[in-house]
Amino acid sequence: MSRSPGRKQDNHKISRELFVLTYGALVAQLCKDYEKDEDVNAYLDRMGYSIGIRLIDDFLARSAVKKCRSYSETADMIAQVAFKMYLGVTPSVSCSSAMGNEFSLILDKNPLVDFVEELPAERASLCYCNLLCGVIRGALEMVQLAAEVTFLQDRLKGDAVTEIGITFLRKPEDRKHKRNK
Ligand code: MYR
Repeated sequence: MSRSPGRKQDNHKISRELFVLTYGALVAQLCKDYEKDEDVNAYLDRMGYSIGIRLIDDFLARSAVKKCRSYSETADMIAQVAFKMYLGVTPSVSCSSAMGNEFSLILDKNPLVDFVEELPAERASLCYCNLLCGVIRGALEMVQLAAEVTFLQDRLKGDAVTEIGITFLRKPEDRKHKRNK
């Protein structure tokens, strides 16, 4: 039986939409369970962390990338390889510190909010996509890169762009990395 060429792409679109809708349902449920936005944000971050520490193996296996030589390379890899692979978008990257350890990922398009118009007024401090921060933090920790990851701007909150800040916490030379490729 022959398959129409668009079928695989359609299936991808459907699973991505299902994922995005499921994520929305998760956030909605957490908002019912927790009164404070900070508690929802912390829950999403923890959940993302648990995903990130597992996702890194899949990422390294599928991408076959080499060990990065600088924080700048790592930030580019997250944006150009990991985001592209898992979310189908490529954020732009900028370094925001003279020390070279703080980076911003700017998302023109954020697929996780495809079905979200705006945050309700009473949820003004909610970081709707905070799961992503935990995923990045968890994945980096598994390759011996301690980092703080937070949303710095969010279009859902009326900001002009969505910006994720990554601050690497150690000096690159202190990195004890199991991978030697
Ligand atoms: C290395 O130097 O060992 C490679 C470092 C690779 C870090 C990759 C981190 C992946 C983060 C996944 C984010 C997914 C967001 C959707």
